[in-house]
Amino acid sequence: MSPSRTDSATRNASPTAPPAAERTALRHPKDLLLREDRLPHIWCPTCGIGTCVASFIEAIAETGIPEEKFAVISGIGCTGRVAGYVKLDSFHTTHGRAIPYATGLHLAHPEMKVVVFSGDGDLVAIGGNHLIHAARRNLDITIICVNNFIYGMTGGQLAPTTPHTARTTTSPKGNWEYPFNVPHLVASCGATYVARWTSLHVRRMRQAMREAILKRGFSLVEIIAPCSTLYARKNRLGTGYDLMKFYHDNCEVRHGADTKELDIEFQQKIAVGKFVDVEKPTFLDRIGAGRKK
Ligand SMILES: Cc1ncc(C[n+]2csc(CCOP(=O)(O)OP(=O)(O)O)c2C)c(N)n1
Ligand code: SF4
Ligand SMILES: [Mg+2]
Repeated sequence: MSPSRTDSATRNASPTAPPAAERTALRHPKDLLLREDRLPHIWCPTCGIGTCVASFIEAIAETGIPEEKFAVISGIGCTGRVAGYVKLDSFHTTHGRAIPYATGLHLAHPEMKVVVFSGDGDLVAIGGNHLIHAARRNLDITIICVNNFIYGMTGGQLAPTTPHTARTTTSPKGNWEYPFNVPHLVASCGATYVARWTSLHVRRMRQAMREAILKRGFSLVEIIAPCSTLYARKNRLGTGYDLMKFYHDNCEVRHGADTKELDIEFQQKIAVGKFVDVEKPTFLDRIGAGRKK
């Protein structure tokens, strides 16, 4: 008979470690949905991604849906690592292709709650085509887009979300392109739930994630989060803490705002809130195989 988890934990424990039962009691509640064997994570100190993951884990618990009903899919990037850290069915897919994987999984297993957790570059640059078509079809999936305004993992290059005039490693004199307004992009394609918060707004972010997961239809939560190492440094914005202070002083809650008015300008006010929450038949409803509530 193979040894039980407690047996092996006891066997491997150091002589000074507390007994296994005590260690279990001391576990942080979020550890239950984290793959502890993968820790420490790769993210820089004061990066905003970790806060998004913490809120996501709480949101999952709040939905009351059993964990085995969730699947998390990420593309490539710093945010793309999320799929590897959550103790759920998860896929770390190719760059920009998280939504096609999610689409296949959703169509094969409509009873699953499929969540795509990825970066702005993955979802809006290389994966932009998949994003707009998933919204257009009203696939019953949830997208969590961590927008740090750049390609973080590959060195801080310009992304289609970089604010006008912001400096990046590939726009050292400032970005002259106009960025995508992510909520407006997906809302205009037919998304049924769209919200934006920042990694400062942990409770609002958690609530939005919960609502998005429970929404029947295409839902997207954009989270503005600091890349303290690359975006902040290049633009002399200070540390992740300074960016959080900036969000604190400059975010305006504008529930129900017209998504056309949600452009983000460099270091200007950021509109946050829930902008879209509508009912509409999903892709599977339209072909007569919709999930019954
Ligand atoms: C097909 C392909 N093209 C380019 C890359 C290089 N690449 C990896 S991650 C990435 C951008 C990631 O940016 P984002 O999705 O915003 O994630 P972040 O690191 O900022 O969280 C790029 C361009 C790749 N891995 N595969
Ligand atoms: S490079 Fe930026 S986005 Fe990536 S882990 Fe570091 S702070 Fe976070
Ligand atoms: Mg990014």
